Amino acid sequence: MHKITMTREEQVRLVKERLGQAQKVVVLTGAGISAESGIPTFRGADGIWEHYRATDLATPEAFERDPELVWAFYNWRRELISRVKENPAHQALVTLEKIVPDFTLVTQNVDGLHQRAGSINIIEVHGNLWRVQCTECARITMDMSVDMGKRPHCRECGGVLRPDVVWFGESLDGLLLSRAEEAARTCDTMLVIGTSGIVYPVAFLPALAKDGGAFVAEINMEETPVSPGLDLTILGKAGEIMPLLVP
Ligand code: BJW
Ligand code: ZN
Repeated sequence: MHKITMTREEQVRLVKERLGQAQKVVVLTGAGISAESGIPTFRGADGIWEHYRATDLATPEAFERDPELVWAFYNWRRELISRVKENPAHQALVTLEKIVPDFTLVTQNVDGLHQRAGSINIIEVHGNLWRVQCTECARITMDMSVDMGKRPHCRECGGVLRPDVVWFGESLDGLLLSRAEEAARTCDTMLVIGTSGIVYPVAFLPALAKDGGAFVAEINMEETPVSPGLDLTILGKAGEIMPLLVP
């Protein structure tokens, strides 16, 4: 559309207008929405993967090789996340959910900040760091401990516990993914906030929404691989832009 010629103010006005008329909205979020809360993103300057290799921390092979290292990584994040607060971008989505007739928030984040802010209809496609799963009996439990210890074990069967998150090479929960895909395919408006758009299958969701005829706007500090296929990208911090879109 008017992608190249629009000023930031015009972009904001257009997205606000679209959200005001929208019947069915899907918001897709990534690590960038929690950055202003003080949680490091994965990629980019000072991102987690600048300092550590994803293959050492976020794969099933890494966990098998060195569960203590992987648990140290998740304990560090538990402690950090327990100390931070949701930011104006999380809060704007809570308001948006109250205004829009049909609202779905698809998040790749495992930090639980959308829930803490008060969002309700959330699909956590990459799991949640406050849940643990037993590698023996498969039981999933919530555990809000800030420090799970070096090698936590299942209370029921003594099996090794792992974070209930989706690592590289693992399949996403099929039911959650199909709900997210269906929501993307059938929405009239989508916002894509703070994701690098390179991790699949979630990175397909904006294209599904476009194919279904939706208006899709991105809010990010920089252009991403998904930007060219979308209606517009508002360059800026989610915590500053989102309150302008949702009064
Ligand atoms: C701001 C901001 C501010 C900063 N305001 N913005 C098809 C094609 C190619 C590859 C594959 C494919 N299908 C599957 C794959 C393989 C793989 C994959 O995608 N690899 C790519 C990297 C190439 N996918 C998988 O393995 C997935 N499984 C799967 O598909 O199973 C089937 C299968 C298996 C095997 C083979 C083939 C198929 C699983 C992916 C699981 C991802 N897991 C992680 C860890 C979760 C647990 C944890 O958190 O500990 O999920 S990795 C990490 O990346 C995390 C995130 O959810 C995910 C996405 O990152 P996100 O959120 O986009 O963050 P960043 O850091 O990348 O970006 C931040 C953005 O914010 C940047 O753009 C900034 O500019 C911006 N930003 N501050 C606004 N203030
Ligand atoms: Zn067990």
